Amino acid sequence: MKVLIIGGDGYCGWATALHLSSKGYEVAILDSYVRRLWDLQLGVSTLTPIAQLEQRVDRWKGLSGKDIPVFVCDITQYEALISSLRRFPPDAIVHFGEQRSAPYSMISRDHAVMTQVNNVVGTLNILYALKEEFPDCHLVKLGTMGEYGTPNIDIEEGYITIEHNGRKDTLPYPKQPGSMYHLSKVHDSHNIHFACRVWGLRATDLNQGVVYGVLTDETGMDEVLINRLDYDGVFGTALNRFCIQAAVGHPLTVYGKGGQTRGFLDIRDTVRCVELAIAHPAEPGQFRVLNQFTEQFSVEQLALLVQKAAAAMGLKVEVNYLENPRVELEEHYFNAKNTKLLDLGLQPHYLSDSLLDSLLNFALKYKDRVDVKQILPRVKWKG
Ligand code: NAD
Ligand code: USQ
Repeated sequence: MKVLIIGGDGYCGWATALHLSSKGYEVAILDSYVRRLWDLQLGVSTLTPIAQLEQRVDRWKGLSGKDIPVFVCDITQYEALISSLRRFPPDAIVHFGEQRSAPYSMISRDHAVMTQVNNVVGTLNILYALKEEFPDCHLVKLGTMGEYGTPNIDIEEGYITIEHNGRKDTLPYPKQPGSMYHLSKVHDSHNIHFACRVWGLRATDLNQGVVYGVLTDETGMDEVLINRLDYDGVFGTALNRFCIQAAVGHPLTVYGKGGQTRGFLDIRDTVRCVELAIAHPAEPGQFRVLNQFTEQFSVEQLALLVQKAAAAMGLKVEVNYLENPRVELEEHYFNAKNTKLLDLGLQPHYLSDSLLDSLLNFALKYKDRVDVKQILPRVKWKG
């Protein structure tokens, strides 16, 4: 089975490409390297020294004997996309290739426009390419739990059954995203749903929570395969940032009261969830939505867990409650369903002391690469 990983040079995509390759899928990677460019433009860098993609796939070939062809292509350019697909006609496309930072999308009007054009046009081009030439290909699209926002009722997996004035229907779950980036994912979902309803395409939207961790079985095999691990105030995400902050003795950056609750998962579960989605494809015409996270935590809970794990290693870490640069609820109800991937066979790696230890040790190993000036958040949602 041929699987094209779009965005396969990134954090989730690289780990997934190697995982699927090791499981016997015929994998190719398509990426424009634009994320490496954004890092350069922002003056930020991953904690880990990541190799160039060509070196990465060469080393993988050396270790596993498996080829991963690379297509350097910007999916907002339709001709480049369709010619890549013709050279590698996929049975499934896993689409990670978007601008994925909420703060980045809120830097300025230009950044918001760039994010939404990159994400919405890229996904639309994939949908048209499938409609025109690969109608049976299963699109596995990375969405986000942040599409739902933080409603004061339980969050279902994509759809909710509503009774209204004596009539009943099952409809897309209401969306209240919290950034221009998260909005782009909602726009994508609507476009993909339309393509399934009207053209009969098959798609799975994986509404993923915040990912943490860095090692997977495959990326841990060799230094050249090492994955990126972002810690800066734009691309770094909560738990990963806290571990790296602890390693360099920076106070943990909890925004506001820290009661913001989100779904989280280990990157080892990201790769497995994608594998499960591919192995059990959506039906033609079906727009399937799976909530991809394993546990819920508040930001403050995570900071306290990191503080405790660090203390056990002899590191003294403070927790700072900073003025929240974002506009979001800091105390709220959050109860999201996540049973569909478990039903498909996911066996979660829950957050454990050993994972925190391993992530902290990893951060300590590379701590000399940290530029502490990049840690505090600088992008504000208002003003
Ligand atoms: P990343 O920035 O590490 O990787 C994204 C990759 O996509 C990069 O290599 C980039 O160069 C590529 N890309 C972006 N636009 C492209 C384009 N127009 N054409 C070709 N390639 C393009 O991001 P990530 O953390 O791996 O996230 C991957 C996906 O998963 C995103 O869609 C993101 O929204 C989603 N997601 C991530 C997280 C997380 O915590 N990291 C959580 C939930 C959902
Ligand atoms: N937060 C802090 N301190 C920090 C960083 C974040 O308190 O140092 C808070 C934020 O205010 C927010 C929460 O932690 O309430 C999550 O923020 P984040 O930066 O870890 O994650 P987020 O911006 O939501 O985005 C990340 C990925 C994105 C993905 C999303 C999944 O970058 O691609 O879509 O997680 S979800 O959060 O479920 O929408």
